[in-house]
Amino acid sequence: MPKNSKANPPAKKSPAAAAARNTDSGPGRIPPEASGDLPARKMAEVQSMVAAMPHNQTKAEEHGFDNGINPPPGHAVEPPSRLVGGSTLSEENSSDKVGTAALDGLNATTESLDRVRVDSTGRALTTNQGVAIADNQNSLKYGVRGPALLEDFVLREKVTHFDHERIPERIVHARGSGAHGFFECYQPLAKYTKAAPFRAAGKVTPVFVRFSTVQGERGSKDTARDVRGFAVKFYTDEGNWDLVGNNIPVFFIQDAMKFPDLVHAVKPEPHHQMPQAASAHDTFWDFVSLMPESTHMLMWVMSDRAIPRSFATMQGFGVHTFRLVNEQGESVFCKFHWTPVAGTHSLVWDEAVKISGADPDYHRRDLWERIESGNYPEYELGVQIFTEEQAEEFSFDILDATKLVPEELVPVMPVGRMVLNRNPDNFFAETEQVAFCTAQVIPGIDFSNDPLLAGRIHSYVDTQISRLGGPNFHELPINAPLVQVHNNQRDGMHRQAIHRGRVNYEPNSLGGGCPFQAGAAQGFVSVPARIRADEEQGKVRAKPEKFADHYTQARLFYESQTPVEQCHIANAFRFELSKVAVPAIRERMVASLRNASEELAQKVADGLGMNPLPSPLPRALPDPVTPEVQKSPPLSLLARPGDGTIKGRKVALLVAPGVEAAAILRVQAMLAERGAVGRLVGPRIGPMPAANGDVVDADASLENEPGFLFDGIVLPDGAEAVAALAQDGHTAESIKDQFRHCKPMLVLGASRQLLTHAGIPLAMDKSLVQGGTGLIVAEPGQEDSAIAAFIDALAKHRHFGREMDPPLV
Ligand code: HDE
Repeated sequence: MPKNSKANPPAKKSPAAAAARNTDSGPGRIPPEASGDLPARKMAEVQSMVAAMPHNQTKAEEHGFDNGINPPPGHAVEPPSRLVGGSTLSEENSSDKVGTAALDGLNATTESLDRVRVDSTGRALTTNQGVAIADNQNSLKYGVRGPALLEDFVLREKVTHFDHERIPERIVHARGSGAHGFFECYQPLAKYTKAAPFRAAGKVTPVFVRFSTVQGERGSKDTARDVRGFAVKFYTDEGNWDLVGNNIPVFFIQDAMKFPDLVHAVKPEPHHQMPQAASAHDTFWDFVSLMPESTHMLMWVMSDRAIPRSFATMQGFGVHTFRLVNEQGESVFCKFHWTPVAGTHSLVWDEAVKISGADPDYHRRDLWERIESGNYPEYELGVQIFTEEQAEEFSFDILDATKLVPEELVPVMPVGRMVLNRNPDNFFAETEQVAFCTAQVIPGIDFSNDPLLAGRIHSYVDTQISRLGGPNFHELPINAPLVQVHNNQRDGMHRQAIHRGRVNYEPNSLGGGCPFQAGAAQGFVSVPARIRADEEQGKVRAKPEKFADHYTQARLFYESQTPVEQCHIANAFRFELSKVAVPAIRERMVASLRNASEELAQKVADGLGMNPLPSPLPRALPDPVTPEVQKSPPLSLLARPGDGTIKGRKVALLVAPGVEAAAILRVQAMLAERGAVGRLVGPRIGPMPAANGDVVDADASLENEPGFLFDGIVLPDGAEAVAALAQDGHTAESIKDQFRHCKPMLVLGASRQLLTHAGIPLAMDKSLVQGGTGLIVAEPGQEDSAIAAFIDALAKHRHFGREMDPPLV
């Protein structure tokens, strides 16, 4: 039923009323209005509003440099009434579908996600047109055994929609996991930036974060050796700001021109499409060994940074140098750092390989479970702030994304924290459709001249247009900002907004000048001083001189690692290069490593049986620069052990019939109290009798949850249980993996013999009891102190003191 049909009454007998009913021409002068006649009133009001804007008042200010950096706000006039802004006089005729008119200045596509949430509880199935479906089991046929009919719109709609469920995956970073959360500012940063999230202490800005791997396809494993994307969308009250970073602060290349080459080289090789989600193959190493500027990044990706334990335990970096801009238009350079409160923890390679088979969703699951259980991942945002003058003094170029600014030169200043506290409702609608764009900055944040960043500013919008099917991806609920969007962009595929009025251009007077340009006071103005190119040089395709230093920071990174980490880096190069089939590529890479570290090159060469060492690669910069620092301890993963808690960790508590359940259940309770999860893992799942006659219920089995999926293991007491566990080959495997991966182990009572059974010599067990190396063998009657020691050991995460290469077991 129409709710109102009075708005546009039939024509009245007056010249104004007659003139106002034409849409193709009008009178020379507006005749006096016939009272109460809406078309006539609208005609008169439009005339008066347009007449109030006799010329374009800000036209003169479009010229000149000073106006360019300080543009005025546009000129707008107050409309005489709402009537003039409408598309149609019939807008008062409402129905349940059309409603009436948007409220003043409203764009409802920007409201919270509640506007598009769907809950089907208690509802019947319908088609997409809302028609209730009587039978969802059978297609429509001519007779029960007869042919299916084309008229079956229910079947055809269902199958057709299904046929188109997928969208193109991201060309890089296809595999990702997302979460909602918030950013909270510690202190106002007004001295440096007017950016909305940093306006006041305690100010909260909603965020959506997507973590990703780079190389693999959408369904590939989480634990590949790879860079992780760390992309944050801030829904600020001045528009969306996307900080699209990685978990490594530097990058492989210096210029966007090389990105397609890099990605082609690292992706599966084009002839046979192998290997999936791995850089250990010829084309990658062929490319990087010819690109010495990648050496620094190679150090990072061969380090344990590239196999994080969890998204919650890795750092994030903005990578490029950005600018912060304050109210006065003054700007400084800035590097962004995310530091996890839980510390930086990684897997070891053997473990990462095993996990990729047993649980390819390892990181996705971990993120999901942490949030579901209230152990919200938290990161501190820090900034390194420096001036252009400081930057000029550095031995490296701050526009070079293969370089970092050592913390010893510019300390990291904490400015806020980010907490991820809500899982998405729907993976596709949120995590898949989220569109990060480096071009999305807000007043107070600006770009530097980094040529890699420049390429990204173009690429992300471009990629979303094909990935998300057109130019209106910003209207998808997950991408829409929380603030109002008003401009004259119109149409395009999948447009949602229905714009009221006939004005879709600027300047205009028919819309009273609206929407008008915001001007410098409110709007985004690019910082004019951007390390201006030397005018005399003119247009050029070249790199600044300091970009030719390819090895100083690679050496800095390597030298800053602990011996264990250095060993892991050497092992990673050894593994990856051993997968390269062309020896000349291996040799070239080792030749390049010699420029970064002779020691590392030698270790890698030894591991590959390469003798003699190839000559070092010729350097692009003949005279090496003198770096400001030789070592930077914060570059070590072990520099950030975290807050000492065990929240979100997972421990396997082995059980079998006849287990001494009391101690195991005590460990489980103590873990739970501290936010960790202790799972009872048996030879099979389900209830089993304990030694004291109680029943314990295993919720995982040695088969379905292999030991390497856990952060620690507890071996139980109880002769019968130990005998049963010893008979299951999975037990020894789990114990070996825990041992090899240097994770904490608690051995209770009779289960000592499981250690021996797993090939861990008792002598080693004894030597390690006191060694603080995470293998805790409880002496009889001292279970409580052993459990406490185990929990301490768990907080330390890994105990590399017992690592051996090659591994003992
Ligand atoms: Fe990206 N990158 N990238 N990238 N990147 C994409 O955008 C690109 C670079 C990063 O979770 C694509 O939506 C170019 C550096 C992340 O959705 C694409 C260049 C850094 C994500 C693209 C770079 C990144 C992407 C693919 C060199 C770290 C995932 C699909 C000039 C600072 C965002 C898409 C998400 C995704 C282009 C280099 C991080 C093709 C051209 C350096 C975290 O537009």
